[in-house]
Amino acid sequence: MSDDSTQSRTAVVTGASSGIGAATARALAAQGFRVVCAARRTERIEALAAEISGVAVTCDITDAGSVAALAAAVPTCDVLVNNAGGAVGVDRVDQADVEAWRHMYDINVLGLVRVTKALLPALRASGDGVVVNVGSTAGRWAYEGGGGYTAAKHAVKVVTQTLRLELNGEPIRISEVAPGMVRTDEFALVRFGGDRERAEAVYAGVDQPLLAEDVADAIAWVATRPSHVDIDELVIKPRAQAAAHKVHRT
Ligand code: 8X3
Repeated sequence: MSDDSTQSRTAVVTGASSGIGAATARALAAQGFRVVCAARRTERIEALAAEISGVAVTCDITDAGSVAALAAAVPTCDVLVNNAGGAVGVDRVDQADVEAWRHMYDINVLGLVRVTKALLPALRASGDGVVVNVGSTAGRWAYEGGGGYTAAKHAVKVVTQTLRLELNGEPIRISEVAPGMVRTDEFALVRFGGDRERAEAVYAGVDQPLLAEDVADAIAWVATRPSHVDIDELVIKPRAQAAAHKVHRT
């Protein structure tokens, strides 16, 4: 191992197998971090880890044992990016698929809590820890059909704020990066159960939705401010999007 690698700081990114997570792993590696790529899909994170000279740890954040194994594999941690999450469905509240809502709460909120709890000792021990939670404009705005996802992302915002209060005085910063419309390979496709046409319609006529790399750039910026600078929250949207219901389309 070279001196550089022994001295480099460690970042853990959940949901690193695609989209914002994979782009964030690349962005942090470019900043000199040793990146631990965590996700369920082993093949994908192994390929990514090989590309960025990082480490792949297969992890399902909905499973306490799997999260404990991640923590055991990561004795030191300077930056944690809680990125894993997502939306399922667009059902109205009066038609709510309660199991889908439960799943969204589990992956977006409880998963973040599990991983944060498990890695807090290592973040504390680093003497200068940063936690970046990937929220959403869905944690700022309500929209029809979004209830299960917007409720979960509002919870991400509030858990982030709560943790910041609780850790005040400790050498750990807690941030939220909240993207609006980001065109990734999987977000809309997963939301619409693999229906490519409905997924494509989300971005129809929108001049340049954000890319995963745009959000990764913001996350890497938040994670690399000087120790005394805490970025509470950063909302990032494409120019074409002024609000949930106000998206310019041509
Ligand atoms: C994604 C933003 O508008 O699809 O986190 O809910 S939105």
